[in-house]
Amino acid sequence: MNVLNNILNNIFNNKKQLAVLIDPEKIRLEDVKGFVKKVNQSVANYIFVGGSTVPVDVTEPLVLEIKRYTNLPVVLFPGDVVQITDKANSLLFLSLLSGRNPAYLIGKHVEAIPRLKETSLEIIPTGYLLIENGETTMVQKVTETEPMSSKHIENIVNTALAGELLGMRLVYLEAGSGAKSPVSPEIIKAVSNDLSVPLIVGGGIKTKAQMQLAFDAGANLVVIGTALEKNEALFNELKRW
Ligand code: 1GP
Repeated sequence: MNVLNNILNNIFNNKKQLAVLIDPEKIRLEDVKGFVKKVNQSVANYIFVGGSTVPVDVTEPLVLEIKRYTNLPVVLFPGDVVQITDKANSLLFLSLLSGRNPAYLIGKHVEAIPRLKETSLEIIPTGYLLIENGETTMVQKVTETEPMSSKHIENIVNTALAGELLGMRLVYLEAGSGAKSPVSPEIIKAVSNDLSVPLIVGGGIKTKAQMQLAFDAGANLVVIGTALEKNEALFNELKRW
């Protein structure tokens, strides 16, 4: 299964795409079966796995457990090298383009190579842009970077395009996990107008209406994590588009 091709095919066929994010720190192994069952019954196309502060040796058992209950592709969305496991299908090889911390632009990537050399994971170079949402996010703390000002939209667009020209195959606009408000439709629209590679949007999306706003603005794939951990009703709403 090739996740990038799948994303591109769905875009070609005008299909919206949803990823449910599972943060290894926020789920117990015994709860995976029930949670994944709900994901299976929803419109979700992918399961993303990752978080900002995941301890060593937690991600692999979680991925194995998820895979027992679903055929959906499991895509690693790692906050750190220790979250890499070849038990997943694919890996978003994230470069934090919004920040200026070399560790998250290239350093962790070099560190990851010995592990990646031994895997058959599909590796998808992804430009990752953290956009300010009025409060400090975990990504910001862990990576010691500043988010991009949501007022300087041109700068956000230029950063996304720089990522594309550097060869990144996806761009991810991130408001931060559990953000009070998601990335604004205005920003999504500006980026998607100029970008040729698929656009992922996540962080703080709590309702179907907010998800729809992101799609209407040009998101190709929306990621929802926190809201689905907390709100059973949202799963019911997501049984159909
Ligand atoms: C976080 O974009 C993802 O990195 C999803 O965010 O948990 O707020 O849905 P939420």
